[in-house]
Amino acid sequence: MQVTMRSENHVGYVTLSNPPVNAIGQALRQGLLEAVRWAERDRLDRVIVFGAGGVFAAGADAKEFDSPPQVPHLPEVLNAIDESFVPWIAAIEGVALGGGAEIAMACRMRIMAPDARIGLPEVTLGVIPGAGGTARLPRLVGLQKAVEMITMGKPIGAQEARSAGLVHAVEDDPIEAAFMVNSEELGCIVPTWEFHAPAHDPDLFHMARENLKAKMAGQEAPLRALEVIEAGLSLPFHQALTQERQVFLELKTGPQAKALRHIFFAQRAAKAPAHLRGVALEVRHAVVVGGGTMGAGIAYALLAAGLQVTVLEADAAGLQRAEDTIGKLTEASLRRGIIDAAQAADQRRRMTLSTQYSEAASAQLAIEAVFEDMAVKHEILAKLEAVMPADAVLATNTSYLDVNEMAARLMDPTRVIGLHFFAPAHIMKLLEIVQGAQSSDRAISTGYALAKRLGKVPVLAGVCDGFIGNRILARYREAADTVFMDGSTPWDVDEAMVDFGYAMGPYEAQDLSGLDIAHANRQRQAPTRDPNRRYIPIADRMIELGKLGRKTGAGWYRYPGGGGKVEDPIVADLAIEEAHFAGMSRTDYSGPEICRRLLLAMINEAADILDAGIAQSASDIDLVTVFGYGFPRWRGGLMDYADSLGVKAIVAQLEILAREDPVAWKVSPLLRRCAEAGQSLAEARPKL
Ligand code: T1G
Repeated sequence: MQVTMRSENHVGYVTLSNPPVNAIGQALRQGLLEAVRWAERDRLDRVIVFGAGGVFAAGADAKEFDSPPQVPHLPEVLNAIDESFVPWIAAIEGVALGGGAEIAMACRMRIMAPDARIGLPEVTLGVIPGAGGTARLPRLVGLQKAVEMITMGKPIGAQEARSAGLVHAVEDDPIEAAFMVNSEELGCIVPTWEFHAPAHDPDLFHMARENLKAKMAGQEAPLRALEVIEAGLSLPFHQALTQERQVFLELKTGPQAKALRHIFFAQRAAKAPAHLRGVALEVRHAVVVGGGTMGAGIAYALLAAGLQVTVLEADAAGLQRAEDTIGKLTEASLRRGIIDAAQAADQRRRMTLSTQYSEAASAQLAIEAVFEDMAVKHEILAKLEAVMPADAVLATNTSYLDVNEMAARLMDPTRVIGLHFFAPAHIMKLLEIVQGAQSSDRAISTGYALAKRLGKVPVLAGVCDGFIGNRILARYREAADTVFMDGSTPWDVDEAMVDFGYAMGPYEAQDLSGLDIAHANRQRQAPTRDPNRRYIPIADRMIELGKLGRKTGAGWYRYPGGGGKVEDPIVADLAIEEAHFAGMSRTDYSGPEICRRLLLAMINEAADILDAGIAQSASDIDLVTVFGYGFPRWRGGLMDYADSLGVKAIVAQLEILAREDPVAWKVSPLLRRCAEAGQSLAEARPKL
């Protein structure tokens, strides 16, 4: 039974129970409708509805979205609650999200626990509230707050909900408080649907529309939600619900909702494989070697997750730099209200800074985060192995270097893994867990457990140059430089990718991280570079010109100060010069053509990565591209997007490009196999 009912002294208690988050599926909707009839039949004084397991309800069961809706539909169920002559009170603990919040808003009264959260995050799944949220919320909290909550999809806390008028009270024990509510008081509250809709405000909607076009460019649901809210204001309540439902059903089966659901479930499926569960080492004390930007960010992420952390540096200056950087991250979290003063003090207490490796003797995990020099990493890992417990895990944060080579030099290579964080390490959710040839199950499992503790999205990667994400990035940049050289500019390339949905293009992104990083990798790879593969020298010219990016005031763009960026004709001329030296004529690529080429280059490389078993699945690659490299989430990730184009079409396009350059555009065998078998990339598995 997903809805249980019991009454005591004419008070009804209705429990929502569909673990783990009381997702609202057909059975729960059916149970709720029966509860309305039960309460009226027994002429109860009130019904108190609450969720089992400390959660009210996480919303409609998104797993049902790919099937035809089944009766009873949630709007009808909620109208029955709203219109019932027995008043319902929602006692909210944990979360009341989406349909959960809509159940609560159909109740006469809402009482929240202090740490509970309530909201309508439907747009994050590419849909809009589909059970009255766009009509009830404006009636309860006014237009401004309703538009903000629905179009941004961000839940709010109990006090904010109380201040906004969404809930009547914040109580430690909402069920008890609901029982104590005075019957007369309760009887005076009219059903939500009888509340007057707020007056239309054209300026508010205009500003909201412009804001959404800027902040959520390309995403359909937020703008449609705004339209539905606006149209609903001039419709009778039940007609507003009908209009809302039509738009919800239309979006639910659309490409963006499917893509966002794909990422939602892929992210939750990103867990340690079954055979690795339960073998992880419990990490209470972690050591980070290297207190630079990455090391300090990793150390801060570990501190924020409650671990004891030792930062090892080579000298006092290094320790001071680490302490200053971590201090700044703490200050920023305090300013944003992410932590309070007591938590900041607790984090500081759990941190030690030292130049002595002996401090690592009691740690269960060490992460080296020094600069990308194999000899230095060998030295550090050897010193750690000498002092740390025999079962401690040794991890490297290297972005590119060979984890197997690092492990091979140690007495016990099975304890070595890669833990590839992404800058800023305390914010970016992706964590590539790099499995060395000899990495033990316990080391890998410890990596997964750490990812869960840090709230990261773990993706298992095999050992190769760049693992999953940076290997795809290298192809993305190579394709961009080729397009630039042959017939474009950095700013046109960036614009093409922003139009696709990236927050920024590859050139602006590289100016942020610094052109010297890619340059160092090109130099490292030079001895093994394929002589038949076309090499674009423009980026090397940039280094020669001292244009390293933001940090030197100029890279692909100029940064004259004040935060803006300026296109630099000198940079555009480099392509013209190099084309002249190469004796080639240039073309003029359109935005869509630029985007097509860069995406195909990434898809082709990702297919090779999957084929080689460096990635375990296409959805893992989707997680890497979305959570580590800014691929637009509402496109579902690189491989899900490729599947939306169709593998056969991709192979056909690559074959045409291969006539231009058979080396750069060599079609991945996995793509050919999938095309021939009529298989999607989501179904593809590594060729064992
Ligand atoms: N549908 C189906 N399964 C869900 C689910 C949902 N809405 N929410 C969570 N799960 C599963 C999840 O896949 C995982 O499964 C388990 O629950 C624990 O989730 C009509 C149309 C509630 C804050 O967008 O934000 O209502 O991996 O790992 O970190 O207008 O889940 O264990 O098999 O995330 O504690 C709107 C989505 C739906 C909220 C809990 N609601 N969920 O976080 O656990 S649309 C949402 C969340 C809607 C109405 C519209 C989070 C959480 P498994 P978890 P968590």
